[in-house]
Amino acid sequence: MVVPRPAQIEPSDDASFTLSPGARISVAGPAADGVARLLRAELATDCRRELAVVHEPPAFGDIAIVVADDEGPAGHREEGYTLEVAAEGVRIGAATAAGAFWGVQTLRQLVPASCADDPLTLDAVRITDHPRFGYRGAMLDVARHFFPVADVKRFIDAIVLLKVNHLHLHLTDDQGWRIHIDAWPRLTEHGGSTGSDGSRGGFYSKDDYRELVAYAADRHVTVVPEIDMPGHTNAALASYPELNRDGVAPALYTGSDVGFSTLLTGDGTTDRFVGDVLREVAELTPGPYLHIGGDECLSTDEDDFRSFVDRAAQLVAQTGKTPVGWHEMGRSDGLPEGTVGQYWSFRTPQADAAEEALSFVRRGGSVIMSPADVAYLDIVYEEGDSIGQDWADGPTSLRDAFEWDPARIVPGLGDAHILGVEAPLWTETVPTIEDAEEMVFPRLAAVAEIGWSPAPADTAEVRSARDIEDFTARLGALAEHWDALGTRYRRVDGVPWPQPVAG
Ligand code: TNX
Repeated sequence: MVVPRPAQIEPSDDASFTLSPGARISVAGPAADGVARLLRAELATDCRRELAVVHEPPAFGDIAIVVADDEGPAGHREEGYTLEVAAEGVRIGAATAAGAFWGVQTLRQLVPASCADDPLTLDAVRITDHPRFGYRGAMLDVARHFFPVADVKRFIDAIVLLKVNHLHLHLTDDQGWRIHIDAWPRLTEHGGSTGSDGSRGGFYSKDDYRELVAYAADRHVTVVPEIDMPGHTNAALASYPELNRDGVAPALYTGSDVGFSTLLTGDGTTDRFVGDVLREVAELTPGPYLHIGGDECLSTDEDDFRSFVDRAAQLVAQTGKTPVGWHEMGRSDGLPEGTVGQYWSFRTPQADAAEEALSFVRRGGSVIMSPADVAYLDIVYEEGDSIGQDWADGPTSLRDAFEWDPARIVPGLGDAHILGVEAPLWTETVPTIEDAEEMVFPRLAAVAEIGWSPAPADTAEVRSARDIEDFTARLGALAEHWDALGTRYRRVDGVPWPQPVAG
């Protein structure tokens, strides 16, 4: 009963495992230490059991975590793991700490959420597992509504249970600039002071941001920062008049329109601004990616748009990072080799989206698939919902979010050129982290499964190839863990949800 569905599960008739009072976590390999500490903390919160971590071979009844070169499923070193549950003990094997960490997430789901009250027993099983794609992402738009560090940590805790390993932070937009930049301090002082619907605003200091990145890294999550340019920039334009075409700073913006703002392009000051911002953000970023947006630049002249994104992407490459941009950037032909595109058109590509996405591949890059009509988490679940938008062929049900495949959208774009999948949460209409979680869960579980689990059988009709009944049954079990963690989720129809928790 695991989400995402593991690649291979062999149930066994062997005797089950019982967690005895003396059980320990036995660690082998220095890379296993951090994972063992997190497992210990998780069992302490989930089950109120404090296990000792020992650097000794496992004794009968222990939980062993072994990270070594010859561990994990062959050919899947980076994130693969094996998990065995038997009477003599539990054993997680992986070639990397990341693999072991995902094995621990599977183990957490096998452990009943009510483990604090009952003696803990697990059925014997052998799992061999690895992801289909290396990039499984969730995006949080902290620009429209700001979410403080504690909220984002809580969000990270919730996504790792689904083996989501990238957190894309949409840090800047018309409604707010959320990351402090030393060379341009008014971006946050002024540009960070409000948000959508006149909300309070806020921003991350560099220390806040480092804390987030480190918290994520400890959990094998890579933070992908996005500085959206040259459109979606009203907060920057309001902070510095010299970035505007007419040299006049506009007022701060708290509405929900898109496409009305643009940086002055082809200008030395703007160039210095972009260079400073990208350098400072790259310095805060241990991960490989730096996202520069490039979406919905409806107020930027087409030629200016192309030369602007080329230049910005080259500035990213100069910092040593791989540029990422929304698929519109694929219109340009001067992007650095290896630039990654993020596709946000529909399951049936609209306008030039397919061509634009393919152009990243022609330049040696790859594509992250975020089809808006199934993977956008801000789209309403149902007609009449008070939170959410409906422009992307909404509503988007749990079934919609589950029944698609990233390799069946753009002809010619298959698994080899797809970096992975990502589900974005835009927050124009989403004021609190509780609201955010209700938009994200359970639909992110569907997208996470698409990113992790083996591709469905090769039938022409994708809808029938994914087993929604099997998925919703597993989701019902997962939700007990959400309840235990305090993660909010939408109790959509068609899922055997646990009894509502009191209060
Ligand atoms: C489109 S898709 C946007 C965002 C909005 C979102 C609302 C894309 C790259 N940009 O600016 O927040 O729609 O659903």
